[in-house]
Amino acid sequence: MIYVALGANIAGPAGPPEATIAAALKRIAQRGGLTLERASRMYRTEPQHVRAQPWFLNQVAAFRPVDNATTTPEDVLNVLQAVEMELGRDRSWEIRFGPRALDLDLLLFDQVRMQTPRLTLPHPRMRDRAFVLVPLLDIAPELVLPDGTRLSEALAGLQYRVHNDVIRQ
Ligand code: PH2
Ligand code: MG
Ligand code: MG
Repeated sequence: MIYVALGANIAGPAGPPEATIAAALKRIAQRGGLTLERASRMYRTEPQHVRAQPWFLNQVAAFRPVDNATTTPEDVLNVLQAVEMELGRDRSWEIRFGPRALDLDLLLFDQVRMQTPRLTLPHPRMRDRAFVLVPLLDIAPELVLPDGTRLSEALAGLQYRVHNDVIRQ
């Protein structure tokens, strides 16, 4: 299974963050040779890393490749980056960890562990982020990470609060 984190905190050509994220889910499935298996609830989340910016909307989705044998992590990354561009991601002015119309992060590709200049799997910061692990737990409560850690254990190590689909950390 392929897990993708979706995030947005400013409007883009498809509209406000909620509309952008909904459009992104559709587009990934349409063009990627990927079938959408599950999507978490949408959470409103406190900004991490750069604190002084609008709150984010975050969601996590699970996809299955239509052709299991030939779809690579790079194929998925290419799809995610193309959809980011279409929906208003503009890397020319962006600051790291700052506001964005759409961020699509590849979290996990089966149990693959890899590190290249373009792509690290699992996503290197996912374990620190309640805005990733909480929605991931919605759709994959039994998930075990490639190093053998249970998702629920990873989440238990974080300090955060979740209430009415709002995550503070
Ligand atoms: N993404 C970031 C930086 N900080 N904070 C929240 N709450 N949600 C995000 O998706 C997020 C963030 C950069 O990718
Ligand atoms: Mg990203
Ligand atoms: Mg990100």
